[in-house]
Amino acid sequence: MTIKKPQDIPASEITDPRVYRTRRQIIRAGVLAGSVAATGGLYRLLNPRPGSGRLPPKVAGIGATDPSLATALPDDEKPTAFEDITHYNNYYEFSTDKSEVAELAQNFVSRPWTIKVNGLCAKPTTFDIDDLLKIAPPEERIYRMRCVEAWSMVIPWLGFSLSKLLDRVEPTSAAKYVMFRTLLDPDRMPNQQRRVLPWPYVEGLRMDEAMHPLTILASGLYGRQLPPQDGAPLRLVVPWKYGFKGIKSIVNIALVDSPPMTTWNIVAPNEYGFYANVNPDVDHPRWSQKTENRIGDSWRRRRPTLMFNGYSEQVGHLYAGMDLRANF
Ligand SMILES: Nc1nc2c(c(=O)[nH]1)N[C@H]1C(S)=C(S)[C@@H](COP(=O)(O)O)O[C@H]1N2
Ligand SMILES: [Mo]
Repeated sequence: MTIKKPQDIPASEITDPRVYRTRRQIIRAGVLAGSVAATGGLYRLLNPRPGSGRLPPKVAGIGATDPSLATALPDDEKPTAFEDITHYNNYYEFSTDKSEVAELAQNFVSRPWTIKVNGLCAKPTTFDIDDLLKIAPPEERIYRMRCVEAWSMVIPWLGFSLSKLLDRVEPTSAAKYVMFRTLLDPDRMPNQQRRVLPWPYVEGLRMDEAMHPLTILASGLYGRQLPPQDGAPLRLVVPWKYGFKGIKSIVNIALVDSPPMTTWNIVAPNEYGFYANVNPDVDHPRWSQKTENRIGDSWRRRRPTLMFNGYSEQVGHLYAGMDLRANF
């Protein structure tokens, strides 16, 4: 069996942010060119964006955010538009084309859903998603998100610290890493019928990274339930790491004693390391990581990428003394 390495994926399968942006700008230009405001409404009525107009339900009972976990956003940084967060997605189980995921995932059913938490712990438990959200009510966490492909967003997640879940199963002292697995169901995730990646998607964290309060399991965004294209019903968010660590539609979390083999590390170990910490000083073998394009900005505008994506103060100590060039 051969596995498609990223370098084998034709460039045409990956939507260049510039192409996507251009498409949006053309739409906006068309709207602006209309003589009356109604033209825009008419344009949108005749050409609805896939999945638009079907907003997920609002989440009731959102908990208060601990101020020490809130991201301080400077004046020129504001949450990315809901439309962009939900129509510019990486989710290879549905498509390798970012602009296509929303439509292909729109009928993905994420209820009922269980998450099995097992491995090296005293109380392995299978949680029903809705019971879990009662035990750990989501709070708003506005995080900077940085994809390894050098684009970024600011996302107002709803989620809870992963540590809350792990504490409940009582990890043993032998548990050193946490492994996460996405649903394996080729009937519901059409690209799992193809060898796009080795399935299911797997990710992992070191125990101290998993227990850090900034590490969350997200069940929503913008005060609403998580749309399928963003990883419903529950996905990982680690704001100081590249986006591919944020595994979607999780069905299993296992406590293990050694670093799990993760999807992108299996596919291209020289390009995607286990740590995947955002680091402007360590380039990807095929492109620079020094700057990024914030989705919503002009595609020409590059912002400097910040060490640990701007979360150095909170997480820098986790990597004290580590060679971040070797452990990329
Ligand atoms: N199961 C699964 N999880 C995944 C991916 C994927 O293809 N499959 N893509 C990852 C990548 S590369 C990124 S950048 C983020 C994108 O999340 P978003 O679409 O909500 O912005 O999801 C991550 N989680
Ligand atoms: Mo990514």
